[in-house]
Amino acid sequence: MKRIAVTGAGGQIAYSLIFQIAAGELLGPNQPIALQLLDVPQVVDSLKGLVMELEDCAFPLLKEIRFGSNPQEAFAGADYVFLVGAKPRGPGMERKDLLADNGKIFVEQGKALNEAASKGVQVLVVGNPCNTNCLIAIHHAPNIPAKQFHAMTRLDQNRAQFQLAHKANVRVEEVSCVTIWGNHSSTQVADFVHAKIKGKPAIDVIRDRNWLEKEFFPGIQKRGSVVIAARGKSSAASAAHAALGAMRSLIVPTPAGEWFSSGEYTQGNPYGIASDLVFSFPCHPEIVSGLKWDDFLQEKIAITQKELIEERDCVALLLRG
Ligand code: NAX
Repeated sequence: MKRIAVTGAGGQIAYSLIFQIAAGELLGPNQPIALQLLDVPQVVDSLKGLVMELEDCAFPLLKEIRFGSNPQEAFAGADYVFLVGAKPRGPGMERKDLLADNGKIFVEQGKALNEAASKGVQVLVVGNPCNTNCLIAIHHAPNIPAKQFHAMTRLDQNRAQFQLAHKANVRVEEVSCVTIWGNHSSTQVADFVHAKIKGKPAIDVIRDRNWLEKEFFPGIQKRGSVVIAARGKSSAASAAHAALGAMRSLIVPTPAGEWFSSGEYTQGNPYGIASDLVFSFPCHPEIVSGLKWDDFLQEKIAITQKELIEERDCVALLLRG
């Protein structure tokens, strides 16, 4: 049996994610699973309703469901952990406003993971600001290798993949090697230089550098805010779908020559990014080396790196053990 923990279980992303996991979409149709759900005490009662709905689905693979507000119990023996729980960004709110509020959660949860999770646990941080929250959790889980922690930039990757496919008038699956560099924030770098369309460089297929730099690039940076403005809430189903895909990429091999984007701990990274950050790279699932940045990418990557260093400075107190 594999144990899968989800925090923020009473929230909108979890409401989509948990049912996909229970249906076997993470670990396949032959793997029995236990779900271990965590939320804050005020929300735990409402999880009873969620559990009833899970029961009412009669999922054949779902053998056990636990829920509560104790992180150590939620992470006990967990093989896969989705750290979704955090306060979402509302209209007009910048990510940095969230740092102080949400960072503390990841101190407590990093410690609980360290004590209770399976040693081979894979942890995906979704709750924002996810890169820096992930960094905080890494600092408080010294017994779990940092390479088992990941921050989610898969939704940004999926958004970029769709927009490139749409512009080139090809199927989404014909777009590959889409990299998001840096922070999951409005400084993120959606790399159209190394993206491929039908195996060819996207820049040779979409011969419109102006559109790539002036519309596509900022459009991906701002997409989260545009979705909030349109629906009054942050992305939910698309985020759940991305979380599932991000974790699956750690389990199911990615085809040779392709890669996915994920926020990874920067110690020893092959791109000279400052150490002790969580920065999104091309991954397979180890960081893919050797991509050369042109002047445009170089400039934008410097900006997102600077933002991550500033975020780390803001939470310096929370990083201490
Ligand atoms: P909701 O507000 O619907 O749900 C969040 C849930 O987390 C609530 O039930 C809340 O009680 C719970 N929670 C708060 N503190 C907790 C704690 N200490 N332990 C356990 N649970 C706790 O938010 P939702 O829309 O589900 O979004 C969750 C997080 O994902 C937010 O931080 C949001 O900003 C982030 N997102 C990250 C994305 C990414 O690409 N990395 C994209 C989507 C989303 O914006």
